[in-house]
Amino acid sequence: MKIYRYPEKKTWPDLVQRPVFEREEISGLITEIFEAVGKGGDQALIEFNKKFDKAVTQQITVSETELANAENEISEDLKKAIQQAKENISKFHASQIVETQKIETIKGVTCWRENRAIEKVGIYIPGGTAPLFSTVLMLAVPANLAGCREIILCTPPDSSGNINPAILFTAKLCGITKIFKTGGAQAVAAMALGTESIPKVYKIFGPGNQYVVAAKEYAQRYGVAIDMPAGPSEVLVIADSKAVPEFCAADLLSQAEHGSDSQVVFMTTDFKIFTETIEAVEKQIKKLPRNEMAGQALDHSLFILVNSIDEALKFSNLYAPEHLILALEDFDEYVPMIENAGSVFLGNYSCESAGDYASGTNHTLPTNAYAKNYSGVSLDSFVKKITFQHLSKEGLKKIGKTIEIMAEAEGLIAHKNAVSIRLK
Ligand code: HSO
Ligand code: ZN
Repeated sequence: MKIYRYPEKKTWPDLVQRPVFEREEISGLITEIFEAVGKGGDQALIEFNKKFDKAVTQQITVSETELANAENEISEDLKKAIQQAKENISKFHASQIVETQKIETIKGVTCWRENRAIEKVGIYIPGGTAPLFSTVLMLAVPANLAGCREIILCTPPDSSGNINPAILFTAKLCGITKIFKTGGAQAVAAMALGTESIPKVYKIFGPGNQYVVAAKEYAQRYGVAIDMPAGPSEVLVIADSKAVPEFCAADLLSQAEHGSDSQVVFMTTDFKIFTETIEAVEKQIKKLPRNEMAGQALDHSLFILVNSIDEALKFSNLYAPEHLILALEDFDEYVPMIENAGSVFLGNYSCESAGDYASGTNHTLPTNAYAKNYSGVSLDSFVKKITFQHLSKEGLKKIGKTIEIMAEAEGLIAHKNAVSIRLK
């Protein structure tokens, strides 16, 4: 833990820097993987499964039997939980559908915007230490609501060649039937380029390790869009004297357990809350199965005593956290001050886990200070917005002169003519 007491403002720009981790130089490898997938298609993916995931897979497509069996491999409780989460996520994302508004900017000139779904989207779900079936909900639910025609999912197989049943169950529940056993950069390459089995998509969504992140960046060369630039998970908690140290500690650890590179920041004005939260973190971490990872994350995390809640919010705006928790009695008062954050949790009972799984908001959020210029995934992430206009003859008469004068001033006489010829 890095502890700071009343740090001066001039030190903030350093404090908000995310820790820099040594990354391997992987761009050469990414290029090779794209080339191999481009040439070898499915067979290349089967070989990568053997090489990187130690998995023998005869075919990369998940069969209908595998999909049907998944249901029997998870508990009824888990199924119900996933269904309830899906309902809430659906409700919240459906509320983002807005009615088209036609605006008459001047009599006879009408402009409007319509949504059209991105036809083909690809979802990547990492394997590894935590099977993120919740991310399937966060991406497939809005994709369906938006009306995407083809939604495919890639996820790496385990060493026996199988996919986690909760991922399969959730995918099926969301109507995804094209699921492929491929992970890492090769999965991203397959979705960007297409193979015999995997359709080429127009946009790729989902989290992943440094190889997946690099591959998503690389995929953009092929005209594929991505959800957002990614980085390790993070949370910033601001607490007042009425906050509950045990709650704050649990929230901090819930982010820390994501990975050793996660970052958590705790800020308070109250010295008692400050020390008790640190104690609670030290106590709670001992009981966590992922305590090693969480401990490493805590090593580079910040615990900061501040003079006022106002000051904490100013720091938070500079840091631009993925998740911001206001463990404040009068949180309403501070909401207008929030400028940069991915998703905000208000009061002592709004734990980040609620948003991670089941309250309804999306958990695919901007990290690494990208909350300054990116939004989290929403229905909008799955559509393009097309503008339309209709001008009547009267309408064109009304703005014709304006267009002609501007076109002439830009030296674009053909533009001017397009108006003049109609009004002659
Ligand atoms: N907190 C993660 C999302 C997640 N949490 C998935 C649990 N499962 C996003 O930062
Ligand atoms: Zn989480």
